Amino acid sequence: MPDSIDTSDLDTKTNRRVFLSRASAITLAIPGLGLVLTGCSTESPGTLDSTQLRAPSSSGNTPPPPLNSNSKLDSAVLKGAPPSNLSTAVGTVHGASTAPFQRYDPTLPPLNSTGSVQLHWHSRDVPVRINASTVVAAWTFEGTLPGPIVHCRVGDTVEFTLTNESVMPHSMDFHAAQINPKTAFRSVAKGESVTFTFKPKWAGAFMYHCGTAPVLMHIGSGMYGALIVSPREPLPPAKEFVLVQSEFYLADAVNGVRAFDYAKMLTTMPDFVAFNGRPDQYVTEPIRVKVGDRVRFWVVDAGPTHPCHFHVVGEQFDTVYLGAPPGNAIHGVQTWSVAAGGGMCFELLCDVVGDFPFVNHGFGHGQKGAIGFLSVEP
Ligand SMILES: [Cu+2]
Repeated sequence: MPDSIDTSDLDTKTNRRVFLSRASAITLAIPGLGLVLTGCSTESPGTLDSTQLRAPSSSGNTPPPPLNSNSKLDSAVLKGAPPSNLSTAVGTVHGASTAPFQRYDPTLPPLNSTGSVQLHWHSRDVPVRINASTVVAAWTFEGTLPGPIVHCRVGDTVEFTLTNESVMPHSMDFHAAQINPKTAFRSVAKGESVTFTFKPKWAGAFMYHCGTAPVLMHIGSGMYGALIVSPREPLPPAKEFVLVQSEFYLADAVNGVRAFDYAKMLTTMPDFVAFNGRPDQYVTEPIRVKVGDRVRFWVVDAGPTHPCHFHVVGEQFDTVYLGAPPGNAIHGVQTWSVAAGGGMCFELLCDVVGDFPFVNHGFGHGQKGAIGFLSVEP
């Protein structure tokens, strides 16, 4: 375990990473750069593609559609039943098993200055490679897992439209919104859209997710992400990163692709736990900053079930915000738990050069992939 060992004999970052990699019973070696596409294309996860930002199409005088009986609140999770144990009929996506690995860029996207964010997203079923040997049959927002990172400020207007391109009904639940969920978060069938608008009242790291019943299955199959709401008064300058922890409950591969397994989700014993959808991805390719940088981690725990006990080995958080930043700051924190469905903001000053593992200190889950390196370079 990364912080239970004496690292004094591990002189190089390579050795530490090798040790951590070997220490993980299920960590799978990710061969080199050939598979690592460090996300500069317009399809890069974690960045908003401007071609995908369009004005909502049905926010005018169109009467609201009738309530959909498939639309359930989170509390309806026990009522719903999936059509089968597996989330997707695997093997139906041609060429799915050859999906390339793409590192999820954890960088917080910049704010725009317009005071509004227009998002026209699509729910899509796509194969996603989460490591060298695992392709999952994901349900997604915008084809990425997690969905795109959204960044706005308190009081900005978020205009959102979801168009469903999947066979299953889907919906969108923004935790940053105060809105009637029965209408805004309703499910839509294939080819249909839902549009709503909201203004976040509080700063923080907020989860979004599909809320269609059973919610466990829709979150567990990839339909989640982070909306980061910055306060109106800027926080201290920092290198800002977003980490979304989630769990993977997978069936055996069929034609090289693993479906998400609903029965396994109910056991709450995940195969993998990951930051930003790929186990150990930031061990292979760390998050890099310079000595003297302040680092701000916006951590969202998408679950669907387990918390994230966030900790940085060899560092301390000088500030953790218990409420909306900049209020309710506490100082000198070693570990703080982010609840499933929650999000928090962690800050540290990187005044020591080195490679610092950031982990879920619930090590049964850190060991399953919720780990990475923050490399502080001279
Ligand atoms: Cu869904």
